[in-house]
Formats: sequence, C-alpha cells, structure tokens
Amino acid sequence: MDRKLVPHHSHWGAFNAVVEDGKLIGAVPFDFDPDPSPLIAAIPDAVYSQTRVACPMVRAGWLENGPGGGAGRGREPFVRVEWEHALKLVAGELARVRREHGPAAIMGGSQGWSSAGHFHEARGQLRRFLASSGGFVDQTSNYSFGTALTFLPHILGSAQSVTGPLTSWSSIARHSKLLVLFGGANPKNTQVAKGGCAWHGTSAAFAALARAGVRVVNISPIREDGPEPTSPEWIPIRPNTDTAMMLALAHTLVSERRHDEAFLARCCSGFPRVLPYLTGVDDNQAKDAAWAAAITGVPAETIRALARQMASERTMLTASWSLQRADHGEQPYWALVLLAACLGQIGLPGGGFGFGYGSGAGLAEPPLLFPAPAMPVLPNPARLAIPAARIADCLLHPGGRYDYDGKSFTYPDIRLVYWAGGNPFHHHQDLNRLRGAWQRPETIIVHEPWWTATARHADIVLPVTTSLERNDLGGSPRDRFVIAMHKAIEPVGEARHDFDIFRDLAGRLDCEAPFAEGRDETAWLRCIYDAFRERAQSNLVPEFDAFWERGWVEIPLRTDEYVLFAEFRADPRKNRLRTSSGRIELYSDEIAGFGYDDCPPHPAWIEPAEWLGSRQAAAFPLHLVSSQPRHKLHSQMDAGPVSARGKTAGRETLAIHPVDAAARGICNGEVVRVSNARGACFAGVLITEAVRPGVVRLSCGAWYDPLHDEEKPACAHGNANVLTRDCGTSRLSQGPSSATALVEVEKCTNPAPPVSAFAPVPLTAMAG
Ligand SMILES: Nc1nc2c(c(=O)[nH]1)N[C@H]1C(S)=C(S)[C@@H](COP(=O)(O)OP(=O)(O)OC[C@H]3O[C@@H](n4cnc5c(=O)[nH]c(N)nc54)[C@H](O)[C@@H]3O)O[C@H]1N2
Ligand SMILES: Nc1nc2c(c(=O)[nH]1)N[C@H]1C(S)=C(S)[C@@H](COP(=O)(O)OP(=O)(O)OC[C@H]3O[C@@H](n4cnc5c(=O)[nH]c(N)nc54)[C@H](O)[C@@H]3O)O[C@H]1N2
Ligand SMILES: [Mo]
Repeated sequence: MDRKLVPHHSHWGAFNAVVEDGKLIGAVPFDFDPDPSPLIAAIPDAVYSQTRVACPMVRAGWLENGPGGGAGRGREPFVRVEWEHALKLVAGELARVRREHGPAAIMGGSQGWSSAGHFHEARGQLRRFLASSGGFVDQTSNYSFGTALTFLPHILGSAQSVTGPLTSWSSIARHSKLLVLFGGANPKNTQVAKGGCAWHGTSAAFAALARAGVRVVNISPIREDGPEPTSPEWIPIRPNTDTAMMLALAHTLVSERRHDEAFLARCCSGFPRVLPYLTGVDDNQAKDAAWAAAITGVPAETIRALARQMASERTMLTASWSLQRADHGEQPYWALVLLAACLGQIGLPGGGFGFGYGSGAGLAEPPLLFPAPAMPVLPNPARLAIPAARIADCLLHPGGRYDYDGKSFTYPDIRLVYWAGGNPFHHHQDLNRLRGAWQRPETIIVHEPWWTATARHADIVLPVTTSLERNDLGGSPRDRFVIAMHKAIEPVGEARHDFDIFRDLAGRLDCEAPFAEGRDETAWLRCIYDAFRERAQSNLVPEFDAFWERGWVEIPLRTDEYVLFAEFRADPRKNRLRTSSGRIELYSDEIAGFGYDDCPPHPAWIEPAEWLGSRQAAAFPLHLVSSQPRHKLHSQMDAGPVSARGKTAGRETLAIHPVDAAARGICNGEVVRVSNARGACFAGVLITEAVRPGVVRLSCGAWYDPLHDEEKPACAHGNANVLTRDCGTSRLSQGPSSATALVEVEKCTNPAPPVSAFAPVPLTAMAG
C-alpha cells in the first residue's frame, strides 16, 4: 500500500492530506496550528461527494434552442457533452455577446470565496480571463463588510478599522479592563481567513483575556456570541437597534460630563454639530438612556451603568461585521466611532474601537513583517462594475439609475453571466427575487466542483477540480504562514482546473498571451513566490525549491503589540487621516453634500425597514438572525457529515426561545415553516434560552432546495436567504442588508417536504 501525507491548505486551516493508493482518506491538522478547526475533517467526503459535477453539462433547452429561455433554468434537465463541445459553446457565446453588445453585457464579478490558493483562486482567474479578452462588468466591494468598506473612508480616511490589523488581542489583554462587544465575538467565526488560516490564535487570545481579568460584555440577541472562555456578561439587545444604544451611551457620557473634550477637539471634527442631535436640541428628543431603553429593550440603568464604567477605565469597543449588514448599516459603525471618540481612548493601548474582532481569524494579530504572497491582477479594460450586492437590481433593471458613494450610475444590460468560485444562490438576499432576475440573461456559465444551486440554475456547467487536485501556494494577508499546497490526488471525474479551462478558452478567443503570460501552473507558482521573496528581502524566506520541499514559510510579526490610530493620536497634525478635515469626522460635510436622506451627515438612529418595533412586526413578530454557520464555511461542504452535525431533522436548525416556541405549540426537534411576504422555508427546531425572546437564528449555508410546484418556491432545506431583504444599506454604501428581516414561524400541519438538495444530477445520454 502506498500511503503519504501531502501538505495542503484551506480557508479553515492547513493540514496534511492522508492519501492511500491515490485516494484521499483523511486530513490531519498542520503541526504548528495551536487550535485547528474541526472543519478540516469535512474535506475527504466533500472531494468524493455524490454532488460532484462529473462532466460538462448543458441545460436541455439551451442546447436545443440556443441562448435565452431563462425560465427553464433550475427546472430543465442537463445534457452531458464532451469537453471539446462545451468549450466551443462557451467560446462561441462569449464571442457573440462581445461582438453584438460589448463588454458591458458580460457580468463576470463572480463574488465568492472559491478555495484557498493564490494561483488557482477561481474568481481571480475568471477576472483575469475576462479582462484579457476585452473587459467585463465587475462587482466592487463585498457582502462581508461592503458597507464599512465604502463608508468608513469618509469618516476615518481608510477602512483599516474593519479590514485590520486592529489593535491586537495582546494589547487588549495587557491594557484593557473592559471589552464591549456589540454583536459579540463568536469563536466559531474565527475559524476562517480567506485564502487560508494556518494559525488559529483567538482561543489563546480569549484565554489571555480571562487570565488578565478583562471584563467582557456581549451585547447581542444571542448569548453564544460572547466567547465563553471570557465568562462574558450578556446584554440581550433587540436586533438592529445598536445605534440607539450607542447614542444613549454617548449621551450619558456627555450629560454627566464624562466625555473627553480635549480629545474631541484635538482629534475629531464636527462634535459640536452632533451634540444638538444627541441632546435633542435639534428634534426635541434627547437620545438618552430612557429613550434607547424603549427601542433596544435594554434597561436604561444598564445603559447608564455601562457608560460610567466605560469612562472610568481602559475600554475597547467593537462591533461585529454583521451590524453593518443591516438597513442603514453605516449608522451603528458611525455611532460606535462617536462613542469611542467621547471616551477619548482611540489610539491608546487597549482602548478605542475596531470592527470584526470575532468576524474572522487574524484581524487582531499584529501586522506581518512583510506582505504575504499575492496573485497579480489584470486591470479590467472596460472599467465597469456594480456594487457587489446589487446583482439582482442590475439584472432586473438594465439602464436603471442608482446612487453609490456620492455619484449616480446606470445599470448595464447584462446578456451573459459567468460565475466561478461563488454561490449567489447561497449568498444573495431574497432568493425568489434573484430567481426572477436570473432568468433575464441569455446565457449563464458556471464553473463548479459541486452541483450547488447556482450550478443547477446555469445553462453551461463546467466541472472543476478542488484544490486537492492541483498545486498551489496558500495563505492570507492576515495569516503568518505561507503553505505549499501539493497536489494530493488526480482530478475527480472529468474535472479540469479553472486556469486550464480559461487558457483553453483564451486560445480560442485569441488572448492566451495576456491571460497566461506564457506560464503554466509550475511557472506561475514560482513567479508568485519569487515576487513574494523579492518583496520580503529576508533570509527567512528560502528559495522556491526549499520552500516547496519543507511545505511552509513563517512570516514573523512586525511587533508583538499593535495599536490602531497610535501615530494619529500622538500627532494628529503631522499624521493626518485621509479625511477632508484630516481628523475623525463625527459630522461629514462630504456626506452632507451627497444629500442622501438614508445616510445623514452624522450618526443617527433611523428606524430600520423591519425590526421588532415596526408595524410589520404585527404580522411577522420574530426577527431573523441569519448568521454564519458553525459547521461549514458558507455553503461549502454542506453535503457532508460535519455540516450534518448542525442540522435538525435533516434541515438547517432554527433556534427559538422557549416562550416563542410555546406560544406556537412548537416542540424541540420538529420541522417548522418559516415565512414572510418574500418567501418561506422549512427548518428543524432547537428550543434554547440562548436567543432573546422575539429573535430566531437560522444560520446561512443550507443548500437552496426550491419546491418547484410553487410560484414563490419554499426551500425545503432551510436556506435563510428566501426570507431576507434585497435592499442596499443606503444610497451611499449599497451594501447587503441581510440582518434586517422579520418572519413568522409555524408548526407544520402537513408532512414537511423531503430534502433533495444533495440528490445527484442524472447523467443523461451524451448529446450530438
Ligand atoms: N442572509 C445572509 N446571507 C449572507 C450572509 C449573511 O450573513 N446572511 N453573509 C454573506 C457573506 S459575508 C458572504 S462572504 C457570502 C458568501 O458567499 P459565497 O462566497 O458565494 O459562498 P461559498 O459557499 O463560499 O461559495 C463559494 C463557491 O465556490 C465554489 N468553489 C470552491 N472552490 C472552487 C474552485 O476551485 N473553483 C470553482 N470554480 N469554484 C469553487 C464552492 O463550491 C462554492 O459553491 O454570503 C453572504 N450571504
Ligand atoms: N464557521 C464559519 N465562520 C465564518 C464564516 C462561515 O461561513 N463559517 N464566514 C466568514 C465570513 S465570510 C464573514 S464575512 C464573517 C462574518 O462575521 P460576522 O458578521 O461577525 O458574523 P455573523 O455570524 O453574521 O454575525 C455575528 C453575530 O452578530 C449577531 N447579530 C446579528 N444582528 C445583530 C444586531 O442587529 N445587533 C447585535 N448586537 N448583534 C447582531 C448575531 O447574533 C450573530 O451571531 O464570518 C466568517 N467566519
Ligand atoms: Mo463574508
């Protein structure tokens, strides 16, 4: 028997693939990972899943009648074709659409996490290919922290406070007395870093906080969001009301003269213009604790006591990324900046604020001494893009106008959609609306290893390898390890690498030279590595062959303690922020100039479109939290046994408070129907006091499984995005607002429909 251990990497951890006689049979964690993720165990099942796409397939109606007939997507059978035939169809269709309609008709933004590995990263390869073949419509920003990415530069001069590095955990453990987490810092989310996470450090960070006696407060509708090792105090808040609580905390500081006037004058601009709003001079409503209590459900005395404690000792404030994925998602972030500014600790060790401490791995590790490797990008010659989360709007309203970041734009008329490395039928909101939009284009091409809902809703599906089937270089800008990802097994079925498919298409479309730059896989890996080595200028980085042999390189940290805004605070005149005033903007003339009614020029409480205090709560009285799943990454590996641990009755688990369950006669473990005006799905119930009454949690990632006999098909499997709203956070940021959704939950009176999301797609007879 031939048995070997092959070094490899994934978004959730580095590992050694265990390969016996050419077959992947296991995955054991990387030696230097202090706290490996259990998700690694899911890999072998995923690689050999019955949901793998075995060969190129084309939707029957498209194959027969050519482009169009989008209503058949997701309904008609697929027909098996030879690779040669499939590539001819794809190249021909790309050439036709480009010739007839130009690059503005080709959507290639292809949002999605793909797999670890700098070179083979599917989205990057697709964008290089479409850029070299004449340009396309891209997607800017993202679903993760898209609102912050667009908004924060206006008030802070950069987005570093959301992308990291943040003030490090080491600084918090050494200097903070109080850590306040809006939205918590749920350890399950820190398993991953896009590109690869070989070093999981948050468990050690939480243990250090506990040892240091830092008091941790979790302000969230869900108790588990507070990291257990820190014995957090839980303040259960109504979802989407954090802005009101933050304003009331600031109001308390100001009314009790506990705010840092010197810091506000020296490092901030516009405080005197927010003050009348805070005190109610503007609108006869003081944003005080009593006012916020009625909105947030948090007692006024709790708010006042917390404000006093914040002012009396070194305090770090944070909000999870989820807070800005909500209607007016700019406001809680701006209000937190206002609160931190009033405390005056920004730029001090263990003080100030940062976003997303619990939203991913590595954000609060000190910066690396030199940058991690990166794959070069090709500029898009068409210079066209839409905000990522506006994809359905774009497909539904060609020629429609929209606002974004102070400018006005027109949606292009998309005829062809090309997706590789993402799952819009996982990640987009209001899937019934997306289904309608998705019928519009003439042709949809998808590269996938697995039959995801997106592949099932495509016209041409090309089977691609998983990372285990190719060589690559793994790592992320937030992780200290660079991993040699050795090919572990031969491609499964007829799968090919995304890169090889694009190179073949580029050959047919006369753009192979700019796309591949004359390099094959090996030459590319050396090229990416050598550029990294060159930038590093360090004898710690061996030559490629030595690195490949050893399997990893460790990048040292620049320092063991990092403090965000330290230089700015030390000398705000010399180290100006890149804002209009050079300081932190608590009032923004720039934003005032945009004239957006949904993003005023200072932090403000604006009622979300749906929340527990709104009119809609009469019909849909439960606030839906569609958080990140514990047992998988988004929709990836949902078909396997690790993800199955998180399911109840074979569906995504809906967590509900005992009082809400009893009121509906719902028992633990049974299947319920979750619905609102946008759609419905079926989920398995977990009754728990860990969610606030009035709140239900249905994490994302269950493969969308529409019941096709319905007009707005319910999802049998519990995909939360049939229930979420598809509206931009504001005209400024146009981010996703998935966290703003009300629902009702009912007992199933009829037997619940069976789940067929993982059923294999039949291999019909070969065409032609
Ligand atoms: N309601 C709600 N919706 C949300 C969120 C939420 O909080 N609530 N969160 C949002 C966020 S933050 C994000 S980042 C998105 C995530 O959304 P996505 O990034 O779209 O989700 P993934 O499941 O990671 O999709 C990656 C896809 O790439 C495929 N893939 C993997 N490797 C390869 C490869 O080598 N080649 C090709 N061609 N394909 C590959 C996988 O099979 C998978 O289908 O979801 C968003 N949606
Ligand atoms: N295991 C695992 N980890 C992941 C991912 C995954 O798919 N699986 N996805 C990764 C990705 S792409 C991203 S972008 C990050 C996202 O990181 P986050 O945005 O931080 O993650 P979420 O789980 O969406 O939200 C965190 C918590 O916010 C709380 N919350 C929701 N709405 C509100 C609110 O209005 N107010 C308050 N106070 N709290 C609220 C919820 O209780 C939820 O548990 O996670 C990353 N980590
Ligand atoms: Mo994300």
